[in-house]
Amino acid sequence: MDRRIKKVLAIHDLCAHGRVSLKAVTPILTTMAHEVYPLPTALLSAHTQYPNFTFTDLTDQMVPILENWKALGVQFDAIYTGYLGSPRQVDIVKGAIRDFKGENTLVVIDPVMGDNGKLYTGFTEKLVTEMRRLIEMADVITPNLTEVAYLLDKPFDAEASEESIKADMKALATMGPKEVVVTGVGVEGRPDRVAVLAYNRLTDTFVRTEKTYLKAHLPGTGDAFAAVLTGALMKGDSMAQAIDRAAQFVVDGIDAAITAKAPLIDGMLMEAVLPNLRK
Ligand code: PXL
Repeated sequence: MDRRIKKVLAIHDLCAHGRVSLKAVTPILTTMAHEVYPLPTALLSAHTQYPNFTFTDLTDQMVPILENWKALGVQFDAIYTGYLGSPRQVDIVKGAIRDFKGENTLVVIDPVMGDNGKLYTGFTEKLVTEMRRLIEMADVITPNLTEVAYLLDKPFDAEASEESIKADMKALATMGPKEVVVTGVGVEGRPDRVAVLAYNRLTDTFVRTEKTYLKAHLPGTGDAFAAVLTGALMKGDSMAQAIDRAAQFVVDGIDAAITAKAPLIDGMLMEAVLPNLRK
């Protein structure tokens, strides 16, 4: 068995207030015993769902940072991308994947664009068209239902059936990714349940997991899900195991925030549930 500590390039913004992006994914991947190389796409005082925040675009820093790592001979076992600071960053991220993807490097692209049928504050259609080009290079993509709709240029349907979501996942797989993972899928006749589906284009098969649906909106849960999924796949988990682990972590983190009566806009109660990842 390969007991080497694996390296993961994590491309995401860094937000101080609110448990999203690098603030969330770095401790998750570190707790899972992977070494994280954070490449911040933007620096924010707070995530964009708070009424106000500062935003510094770091596009111009990204190429010199990547060039430095190349000169130092750094190699990655996985490349995981999330929230981008500008549409221009898609070409930089594509270049990073070209430069750093080895034969066994896993590429996970979370096409972070929006939620509840809307793009996040500051994002435009330009990012959507660029994101369609980025997912071509993915082994795995992890859109939520809003991002599925934007990527396929179709109206958002919060009540979409599992069958229609499966058809959308197959359509997304024709755009390049080998595996498509969709979170937040409603379960017919069970308002208390939520499913995660994964489609593999090479085997033309689906796997799924189901968890308790906690009716609450917490920013950053998609980031946490994608980070645990990436960490689990790096450990050699099957896709079925990885989606189950990631979904359970998110459910536990939301539950911990609700139980502690913590402000939900600050995100899941990461600090309370991180030790679960050591199990
Ligand atoms: O993926 C969630 C996220 C990440 N980064 C920033 C955000 C959000 C969600 O609102 O605002 C800056």
